[in-house]
Amino acid sequence: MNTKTTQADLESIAAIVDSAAHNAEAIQQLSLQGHTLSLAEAYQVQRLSLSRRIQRGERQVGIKMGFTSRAKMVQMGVDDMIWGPLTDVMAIEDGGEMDWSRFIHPRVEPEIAFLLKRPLSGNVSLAEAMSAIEAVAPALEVIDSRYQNFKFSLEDVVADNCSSSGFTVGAWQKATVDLSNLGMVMEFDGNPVQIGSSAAILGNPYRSLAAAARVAGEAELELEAGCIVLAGASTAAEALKPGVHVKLNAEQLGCAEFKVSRA
Ligand code: OOG
Ligand code: MG
Repeated sequence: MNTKTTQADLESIAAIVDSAAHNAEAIQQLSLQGHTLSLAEAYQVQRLSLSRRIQRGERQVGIKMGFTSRAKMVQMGVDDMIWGPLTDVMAIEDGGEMDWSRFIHPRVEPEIAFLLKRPLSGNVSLAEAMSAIEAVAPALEVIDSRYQNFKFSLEDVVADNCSSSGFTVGAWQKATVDLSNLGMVMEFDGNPVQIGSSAAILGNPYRSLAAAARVAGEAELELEAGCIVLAGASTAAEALKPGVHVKLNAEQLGCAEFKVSRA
């Protein structure tokens, strides 16, 4: 079907994905529910569902980049980079507890976070992106697709705010660390479950920050000073279980960790 998608359609689709996220209830993929969105429309749905979160009192604190590594693209069967907003409600304190009841089928992935000291938007060189960084930190991202069986098309996942649902940022470090090839080991209860290198993130995570500036510019947005940018996972994501203790050890950067509550 190629009937035109109206603004009202986009708003009702945003209500569907937002309620699924808010109530932690899995839904059928939009593409299987008869909603065939273009990528641009999927980003409009994402923005409308962010507005619903903001109306509930959530505050945007940053953005996350997704599918910036081959490992993630292969795991999820997609072949393009995506991005979506992070809000304060998604933050899990470093060393704190993740409330299992707020999630459907959460997975966790090892990441790197940037904190900006200057705004960034549009086409910027790697050097410009790097000079806008206040600090870097090891980070864990919790993703929780609202779609049954964690299955989606690129448009589906973009409309679902790129599966964003939680993130933990470890202690901030000086922005002078060379991030091009740092070992990253993610452990469950002390046992390594994913091992990779920061090089897996677009060859160098700074490229992901430059890409974040570019996509923000395309969306006529600015990454503001104080904003957090997650560069994307360096390995495949790992399914979480109640009670598990998750820890990322990132070479030179240190650790980020949280404990999942009991079911
Ligand atoms: C989409 C989110 C991808 C990453 O770091 O690559 C992502 C998903 O896999 O559900 O956050
Ligand atoms: Mg991620």
